[in-house]
Amino acid sequence: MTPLATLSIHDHDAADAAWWRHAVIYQIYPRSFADSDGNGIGDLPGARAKLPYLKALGVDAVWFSPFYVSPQADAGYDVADYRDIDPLFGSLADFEGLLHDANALGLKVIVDLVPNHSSDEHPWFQAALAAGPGSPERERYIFRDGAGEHGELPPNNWKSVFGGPGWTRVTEPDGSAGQWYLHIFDVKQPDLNWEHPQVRQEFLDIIDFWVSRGVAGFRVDVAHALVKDPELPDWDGSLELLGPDEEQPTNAAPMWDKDGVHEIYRSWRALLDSYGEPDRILCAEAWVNPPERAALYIRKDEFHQAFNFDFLECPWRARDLKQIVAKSLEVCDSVGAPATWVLSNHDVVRHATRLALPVGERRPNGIGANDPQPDTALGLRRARAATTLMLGLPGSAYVYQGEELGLPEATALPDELREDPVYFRTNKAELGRDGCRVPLPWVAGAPGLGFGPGPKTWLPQPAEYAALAADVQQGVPGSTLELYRELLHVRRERELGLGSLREVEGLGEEVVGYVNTGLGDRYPTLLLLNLGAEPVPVPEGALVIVASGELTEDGAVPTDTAVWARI
Ligand code: TEU
Repeated sequence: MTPLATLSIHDHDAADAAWWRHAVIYQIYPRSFADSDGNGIGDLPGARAKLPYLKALGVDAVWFSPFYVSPQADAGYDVADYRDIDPLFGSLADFEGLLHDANALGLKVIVDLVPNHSSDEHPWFQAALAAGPGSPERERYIFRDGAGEHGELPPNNWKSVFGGPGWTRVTEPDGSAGQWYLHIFDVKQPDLNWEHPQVRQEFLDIIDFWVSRGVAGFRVDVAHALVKDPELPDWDGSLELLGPDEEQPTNAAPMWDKDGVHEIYRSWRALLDSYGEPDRILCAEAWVNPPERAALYIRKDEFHQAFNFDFLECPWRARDLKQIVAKSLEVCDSVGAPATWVLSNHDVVRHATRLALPVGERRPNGIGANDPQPDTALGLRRARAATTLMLGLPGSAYVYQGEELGLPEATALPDELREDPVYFRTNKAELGRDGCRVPLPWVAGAPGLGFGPGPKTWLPQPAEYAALAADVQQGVPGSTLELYRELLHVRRERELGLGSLREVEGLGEEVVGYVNTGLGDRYPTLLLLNLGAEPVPVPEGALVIVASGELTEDGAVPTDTAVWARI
């Protein structure tokens, strides 16, 4: 074929093919994945039974959102015991059984680490309450006297990410109105004081505990939040500071992305490296802007990976996609780290729905029955194309449970069933994240769509989930499940996760095109994504091997469709 005009945007170092540089990691949100006991809440034995499904899907590893002992005030991101499993999900023995089966299938298991805050029911916080002001027990959290004549006002004006004040006043052991403690998230998630040596040591011990049980790494919750400006100055800016449209860098805020966090992660990396081969990894959840700041987390002696949220937030426009893909690879390459692509997780509107929202507008935190309902067919078409792009890019990628079924967001949940603290703390102004956390449909004809042995599901499944159940899609050419399986299979075969990337030039304003060389140029693969109205012909001589949707009669790529072609 005529050679394509290309511009190199990423050169892979063929010498380094460590597993995490190209792994596809599947996120399990335990309460909504699979239920073994019929109580309507997913659990570890349920997940264990589905491991063969994940193996057949073709992922390399699984990341579990928290399953630790927790009052579940934030669905487990409020941990009361970091070294045990909540009975809701099973036991340590269940986890060990799951890990055994996963490893036997060649699947690695990553667990969630929540270091910014504990539950208020954690023994340390209970001890802090009981011990009173000025005690060493209070030092492990961020307690302050209140402002105002009688300490009746919070120490500063920080708000909670979930809405409402970021401080709560406690009642002292003698019954008097007392000090205030900081909680960047829910009132039941007091922030730990990372200046305290015991806090630092405790998390090293927790990491060691789970590595000793055989986990392959940790996804680290709000990794950019641990260190606060010691002056705790007032802050009137936005707490979210997400996305390229924000005027300020994230670290303008006194609670985000302080330089002091990096020392903590260097100590964690040193510990993990001390175990030797195979690599155990750290993946940062750091909502940090601009991307150069995010790259600091993945320097050689810190995290292995950091979620690329700029890609997740990218508007469905060719120029934005091209710009963000190139920029992401550039900043990751500047520190020798892999890009870590992601389109959905348990905190954001599912991409099969999000991509049907008006392009360029800020993503809502949840969609409700009274909101305009996004076009499901359009969303799915774009989601399949977006995933085809994502899995064709070099680096690692995360897949959120249910996206392989093309699940849309649940956009009509009854408000009285919502559980996300965001909904309550914003006085129902924000619906929150329940809509992306609905139990998975496994069997179309079964009660509860086969989520568990009975009909119970902790949130109701939308009617359209029946047609998307795994058993309906299994083995059906063209289904979203089969598309994911094919993408993952071909990605592995053609070593796309380890390739170099060249942008194809001259395709026009509305087309995204790359050549992924595969490892050492062995498997040059053309990726084409058409966001324009007119179908785009595949270059002569290129042979389409995977397509996110049907091609036109003469083999061209229609709108909102992506293909991989052998060249
Ligand atoms: O999320 C961090 C975070 O700041 C956002 O994802 C935020 O929760 C969301 O945009 C609010 O609407 C992590 C976890 O992924 C999330 O589930 C937890 O709730 C949060 O930390 C607190 O642990």
